[in-house]
Amino acid sequence: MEWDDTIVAVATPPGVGAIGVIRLSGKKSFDIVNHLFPSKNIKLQPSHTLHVGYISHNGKLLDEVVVALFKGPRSYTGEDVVEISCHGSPYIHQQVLDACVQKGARLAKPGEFTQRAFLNGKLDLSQAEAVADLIASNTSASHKTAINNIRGRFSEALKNLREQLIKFSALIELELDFSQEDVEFVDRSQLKNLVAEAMQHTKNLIQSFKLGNVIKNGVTVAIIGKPNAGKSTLLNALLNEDRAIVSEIPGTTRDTIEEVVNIDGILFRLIDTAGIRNHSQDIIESFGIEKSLQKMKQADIVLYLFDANEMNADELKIVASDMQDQDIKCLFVGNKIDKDNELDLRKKFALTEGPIFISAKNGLHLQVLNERMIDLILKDTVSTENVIVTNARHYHALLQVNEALEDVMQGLENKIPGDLLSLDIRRSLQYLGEITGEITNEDQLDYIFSKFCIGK
Ligand SMILES: Nc1nc2c(ncn2[C@@H]2O[C@H](COP(=O)(O)OP(=O)(O)OP(=O)(O)O)[C@@H](O)[C@H]2O)c(=O)[nH]1
Ligand SMILES: [Mg+2]
Repeated sequence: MEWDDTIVAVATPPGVGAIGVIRLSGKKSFDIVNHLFPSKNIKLQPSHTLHVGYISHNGKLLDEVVVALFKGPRSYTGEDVVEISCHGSPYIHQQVLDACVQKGARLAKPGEFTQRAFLNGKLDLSQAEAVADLIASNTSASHKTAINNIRGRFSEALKNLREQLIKFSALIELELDFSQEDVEFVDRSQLKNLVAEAMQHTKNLIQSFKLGNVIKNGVTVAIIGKPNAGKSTLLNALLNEDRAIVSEIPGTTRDTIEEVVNIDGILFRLIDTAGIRNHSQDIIESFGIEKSLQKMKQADIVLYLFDANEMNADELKIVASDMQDQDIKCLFVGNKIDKDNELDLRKKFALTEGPIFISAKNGLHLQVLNERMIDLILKDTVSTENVIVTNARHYHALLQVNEALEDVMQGLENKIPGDLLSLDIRRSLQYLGEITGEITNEDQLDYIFSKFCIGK
């Protein structure tokens, strides 16, 4: 059985570094390292201790190392774990890895350490997945949600939900035991309240995924507008570097340019596009415009940039209603306010809904723009739970939970018999169980853990 194997992997990133860690987990970990570490008999040492010594194999001295011992079940995987910290040469890592394999270890598959931790009950599935998210986190917000999930905040929210549902199902099943007597002694309105509460809870979690997704994957922002509006200048200003070519010739940007920037802990993927004009004679420019429109539809938010000196209020209103018709989340940004009196420009657009006025070239009011972008993204994603769902698998399972609960609610309204209600409630529990891994199949597990890196 593959779970009986002792597994080994380099746990640090490939390449040269100050140190590299080789990690073993499984019954034979201590024996294998003992063969390679003549300095001490590590089987006689207490758990959670460090030992300095030499690693040698086939009479060849490989490195001076520090060995860390974790006896199961008090280890990451729940099994006996040994970590060998070597010097950071990939050659040494390979040699030590080979030596471990020759002494009976098997190379670990991606995520196999964490998968073992899950199978040994050290983490539930949602916590294990948070480990992968934590490793991948690149902003303070994504780091915070991942660490909260590892600490089990999400699992706890699910546990509460589960308890509510189990309570419900216990009440219903109690009634089934007395079905002969043909009485409904469980108050239906009490049941309805329970289900309504569970649904609210589920919906809040589902709603939080919007924010969770933003935190984990970032927000796509397309900068759209007429040629020469200053889109590339704005991109450069937001990035704080000269990324895109800026020139006074309209039609400078032909293709889209994408760059990532971290604003207040949220990752924004900015897309600079080719300026949109109605009749371009130039084929390449026309292609660029086509692509701009496409990017506009795919983006989470659109910045519609215009030259505040040249645009007139009526035209802006037409663009605004067009965006609204297409259901596009859009901020209107009037640029080049340095060229005229700011108050006059603001007055000109007083009747249109709140454009932001900036000077991309001088970096004026960019902070206001940043704040409005964040507001727009967070506006309808506020979560009343302090737990945020970031994982698409969890999100889809929660949608199923919600659907099952809706069936229960409808069943209650239509006064269907208790045994049918009980089926729907079990269905909701089943989907909940899939999130934490109480109910899973092997393929699904393999798939989830295959997305981890090796050594984790
Ligand atoms: N005065 C002033 N000029 C600006 C400002 N922003 C951009 N410009 C100038 O406007 C011209 C066009 O700027 P770009 O950033 O290339 O405009 P664009 O929208 O990317 O243009 P295309 O790529 O051709 O669609 C350049 O000469 C910029 O220096 C601003 O805030 N104030
Ligand atoms: Mg440009």
